Amino acid sequence: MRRMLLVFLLLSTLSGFSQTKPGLKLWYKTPSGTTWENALPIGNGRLGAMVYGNVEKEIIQLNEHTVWSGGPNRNDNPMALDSLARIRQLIFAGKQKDAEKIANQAIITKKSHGQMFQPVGNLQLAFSGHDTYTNYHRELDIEKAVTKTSYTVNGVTYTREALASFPDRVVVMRLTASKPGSLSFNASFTKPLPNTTVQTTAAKELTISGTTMDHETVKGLVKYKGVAKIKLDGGALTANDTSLIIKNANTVTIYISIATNFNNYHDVSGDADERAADYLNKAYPKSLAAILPAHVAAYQKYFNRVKLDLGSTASANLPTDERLKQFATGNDPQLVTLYYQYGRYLLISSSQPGGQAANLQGIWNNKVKPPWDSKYTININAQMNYWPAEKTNLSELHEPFLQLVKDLSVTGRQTAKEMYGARGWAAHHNTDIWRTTGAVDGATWGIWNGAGGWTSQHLWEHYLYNGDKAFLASVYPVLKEASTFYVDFLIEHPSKKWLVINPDMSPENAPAAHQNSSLDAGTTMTNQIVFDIFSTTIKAAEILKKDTAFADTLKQMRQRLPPMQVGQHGQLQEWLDDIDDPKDNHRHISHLYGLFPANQISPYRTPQLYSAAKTTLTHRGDISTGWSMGWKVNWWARMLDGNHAYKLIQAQLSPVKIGPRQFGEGGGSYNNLFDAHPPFQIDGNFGCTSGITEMLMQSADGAVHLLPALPDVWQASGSISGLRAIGGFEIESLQWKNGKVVKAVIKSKLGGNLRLRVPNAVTLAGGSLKKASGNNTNAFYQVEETPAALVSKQATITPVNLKETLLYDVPTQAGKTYTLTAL
Ligand code: FUC
Repeated sequence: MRRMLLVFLLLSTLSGFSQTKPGLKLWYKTPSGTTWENALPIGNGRLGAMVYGNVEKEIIQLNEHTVWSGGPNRNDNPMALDSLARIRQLIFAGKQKDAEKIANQAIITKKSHGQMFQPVGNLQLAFSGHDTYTNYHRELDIEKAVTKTSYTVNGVTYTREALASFPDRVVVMRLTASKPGSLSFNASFTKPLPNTTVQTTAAKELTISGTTMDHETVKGLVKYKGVAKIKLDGGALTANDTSLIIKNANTVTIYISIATNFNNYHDVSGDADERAADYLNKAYPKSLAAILPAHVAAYQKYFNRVKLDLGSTASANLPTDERLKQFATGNDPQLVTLYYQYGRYLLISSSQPGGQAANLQGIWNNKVKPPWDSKYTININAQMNYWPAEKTNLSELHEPFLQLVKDLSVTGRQTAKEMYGARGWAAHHNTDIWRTTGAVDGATWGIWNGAGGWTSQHLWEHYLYNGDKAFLASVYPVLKEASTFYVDFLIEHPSKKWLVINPDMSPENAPAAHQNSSLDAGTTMTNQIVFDIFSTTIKAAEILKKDTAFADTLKQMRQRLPPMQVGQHGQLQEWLDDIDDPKDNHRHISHLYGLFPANQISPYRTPQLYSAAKTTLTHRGDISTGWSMGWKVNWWARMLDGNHAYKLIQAQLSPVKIGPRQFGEGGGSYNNLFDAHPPFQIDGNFGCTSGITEMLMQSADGAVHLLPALPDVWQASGSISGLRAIGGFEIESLQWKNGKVVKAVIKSKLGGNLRLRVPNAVTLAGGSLKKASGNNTNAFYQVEETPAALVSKQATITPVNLKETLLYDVPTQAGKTYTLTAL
């Protein structure tokens, strides 16, 4: 027996990892050097750190979620109200450029265009004599949320482990060496921000403190404090003015605590020093051996809920950067699993209940002036960050974004009133930690006011997944007031007589037919958003048994919204007029909001619109910015075309082109698998994780649909467990072979009819299975009927050719589990 064990161990060692399942690790044979996008992210929702794993000069780049420039402020433009009538008139008259001139003056803010998410600093560890090393390895284990770096110098093996502890609220790094007394280095902070002081204290703590920057006339008011404190086993610790000097230690543990005075978007009266000291003093007495298991348990509470297996090949044994280079042309399904779970890792690490929502870069930014201020773009990007939250079983992590929406519903009230003379609340295409809701950047981007309607859908989505009526009641005012703004702001189109939003735009796109101006009235995306928020408010009012008269108003007005239109090229029209250019490859395909994340275009219910959406997707092409490709994975999954969705995953899981590039040239991934717009933007990571889920399971269109868009490359076999569907169903496990469901175990948390769409016949253990008939009686699965499309006479509609599926009804009871197996 012992001999057999020995033989087994020897064989597994010789064959590397291939005998075992590859773990969920990003790993590399080289340090990050000076490239931030090589470094590995850790975070606990509040603190973010990028660990470079450099040998001679280790860098731990640090962020705290509330370190933003500026302070409480508003950025409405009060001139808007007086100019509104004129702007509307010009847009209706087709004089977009004239309207744009006025809008740039009267609607676009004269104040802040949004504040910046800023870095705290780098903790640098300088080792002398480590210039030549061997056996280098660094990794991020996303099953544990821990990074590790190891290398050998002069026969001594050095190891560093780092984590951002969830329960202990500090970043910790432990350094060890295989020979006692080998650890000698200097620790210091860099100061990226002006107005920053670095010093050491009598207690030999290294501190960094300051106030964030003024920006666009808004005074910087966030006070931050970072403290690094060192615990030694053996050796000596001394301090000079600005650094700590460690000599001949056996083990060193560094505790990093950071805090600010930020309480909420209108209150910065907290005490940064006291908070930082409090976190540090609680964590410092604990060893890493004590901190680690508590951290791992807190992390795995979320992470372990979903497991994915798409198979594995020898490529899984390669370093991550090499896998990335080979992915598009090779066969490495496990990299998709790693990338999928990395999206969940990043959400857990950047978005924790009670914290700030993940911004454009999650919680990881090293630049004083980051691209787009690393804030919240709410015409797509911030919403995309939260697409995986509910369906990948991270519902609690949706909370920071839901709180952001609730905050906007307060600040946006003044915007609605002052700028547009409307009740309710409104927000434009950007916001920041101060919850500004004015129009920013310029008329090509900022005039859009669909954010209230779209972001509010997240509150409804949270309800649909969880069925918590008390939650719905608590957020109902947000939904109602988002609708109220549109009730007041919709205006009759002079010739078409529909109710439209004016001024309006289809985010960031500017049709040549309108003198390359973005301004318009009644764009398709806005019509879809208003349709959705009205429908949601009507349903919520019914569930909560209130506001019948208001709901009637919404029903009346909803009927008068423009229907979707299929234009002359067979495309879904982006604008009210049939002016789409089939050669337009703009990254925003906003009018496909109706296909995803909304559910107004369906292969089963709206074949004409489905065909038009497909034509539009084809016209726009595949290669685009990272987030745009992430959105496309979701769209092709909703088109039930797994192979096309997979093509986009291949494009996204390719190394981003290094060197100069044109704006709009394709995205991809960095070595650390961060999404490249480029530059780094985290939305593409989250978009792809959502999209991969949508390829395996969907629940928006009246049924739980298993394996709706399985690409050929994943057909042979695979499994996923832990996904959530709306109406409180949890797909405890789903296994497939040859594209067919072998077994699915579904838990019903809320009861009600489970309508199941599957590619092959299945049976129900312990019961008989009924073919579905009539409407789904499950209230969470009531799909709003999409008004009939208007179709251009010139349009060619490609008939829908769908794979056959079977539809069953399973009456369920709350708390019970249902097992389905292939016939
Ligand atoms: C929108 C996009 C850009 C970028 C920015 C943060 O403006 O059009 O591509 O993602 O947000």
